[in-house]
Amino acid sequence: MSQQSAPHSLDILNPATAEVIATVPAATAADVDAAVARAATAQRVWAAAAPADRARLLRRFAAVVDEHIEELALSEVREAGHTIGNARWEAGNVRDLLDYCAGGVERLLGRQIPVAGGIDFTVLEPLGVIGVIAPWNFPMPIAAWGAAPALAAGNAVLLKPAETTPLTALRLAELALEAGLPAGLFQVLPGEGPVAGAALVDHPGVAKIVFTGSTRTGKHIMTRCADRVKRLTLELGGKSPNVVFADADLEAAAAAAPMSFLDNAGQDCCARTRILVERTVHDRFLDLLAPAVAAVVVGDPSDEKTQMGPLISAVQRERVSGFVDVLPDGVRTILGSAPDGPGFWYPPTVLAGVSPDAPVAVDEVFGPVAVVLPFDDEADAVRLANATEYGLAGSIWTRDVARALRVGQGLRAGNLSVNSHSSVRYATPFGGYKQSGLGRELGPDALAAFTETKNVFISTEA
Ligand code: TXE
Repeated sequence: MSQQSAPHSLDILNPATAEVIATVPAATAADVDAAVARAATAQRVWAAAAPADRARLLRRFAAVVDEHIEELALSEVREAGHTIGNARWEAGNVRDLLDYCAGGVERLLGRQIPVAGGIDFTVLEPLGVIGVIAPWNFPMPIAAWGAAPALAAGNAVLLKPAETTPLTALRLAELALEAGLPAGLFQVLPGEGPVAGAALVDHPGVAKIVFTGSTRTGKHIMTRCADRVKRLTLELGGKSPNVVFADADLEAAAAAAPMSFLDNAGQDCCARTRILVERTVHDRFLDLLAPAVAAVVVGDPSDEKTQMGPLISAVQRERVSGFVDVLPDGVRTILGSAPDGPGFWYPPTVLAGVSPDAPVAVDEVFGPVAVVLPFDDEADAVRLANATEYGLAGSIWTRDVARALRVGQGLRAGNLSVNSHSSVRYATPFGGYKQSGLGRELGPDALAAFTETKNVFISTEA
């Protein structure tokens, strides 16, 4: 699917106003080829440097990011429509992850293994050049989740941001140079998926692809990587359950539920978009949920009070309304408000009385839309929670710790939270079961995912 195309450019829109805020040249397959050659040269020097020096440079990169938190956050607000509060957290997440990975450089240890007749040990070697293909929903942190541990483990990184959101990524590459990282080691290649992205996937000089995006594109990339048995991490979609038992603090569960699927206008792979409520408290929960949804402040993302901004694009808004517009009469709909006028707005939407196997109840909508479904008991809750092809995240609300653990054991998902909707911390592993992904990012094993293990045996026999 890799193809050469005439050089052209990408128009970057502010999703809150639909205005063009920048125009960026799109990389061709030839650009990718040249970038791989530069990256390979830089990687050999980087891998040979003293670990303490690599760690120091990554810490300096973190410090430079820290000096630019506000600028990076404002850029994320303008190109991705994120609320300013979220965007500051995201820039801080990049800084913290760089620091965390810098701490891992000198702790990336092999093992000495007892064997007969000699000494046996393992060495963790960098893979080489890593291709990171990032989506538009969290352009800055997701770029760093691939790049920071890969660099720390001694690799070079070529980052292809999404077509709609290359600006913060380009700025991060400039800040890396300012911090003193060698030229060519971390390059950003804005461009189209089927052109620049495909060229990275197909390039023999790229040792591993880290992809975050749709399950559909992830599957396509997986088949392309199979040709070369190229290493691959996939972080794909989600349709995560928020399971609320009758014994939970219902007020707290209803107060927390809106932002668990409205954060980032629902364009979050961990969004808790399937609210499963024990039947005996289903109606009461809906009555508590409705005012909480109506109270969410939707509007100008640069306003400090705003909780939800626009969708990324007109295309995404069409995708979202495509799920909702086809629903039959009789579905109870709770709506929040959204601004009129330019920009890609969609109101907070909660649907009750939907069939549990309707597309809106099982497919990833990636917009501010949740369904509420009743369940009868623990076994029913687990069955319903697992009844999608995804398995990224999930929440359990109950006052009974044993029940939380039992239900948690039954859920086929990589990131669970109890009486909380928290999913992402740079120090804990993140990734999906089933068709939500392959491999894990972040956490204590993040650097090892960018290495190859070499086992060495030395005979001690005379
Ligand atoms: O994703 P794509 P799209 C889901 C969400 C959304 C849907 C579609 O449900 O509605 O995907 O979004 C690059 N070779 N998620 O179309 O196509 C592309 O340029 C190599 C969930 O934007 O997967 C971009 O950089 N690369 C998700 C990246 O893949 C290719 C986040 C993601 O785009 C390529 C985003 C190709 N052939 C969307 N085709 C999550 N997991 O959080 C595209 N790309």
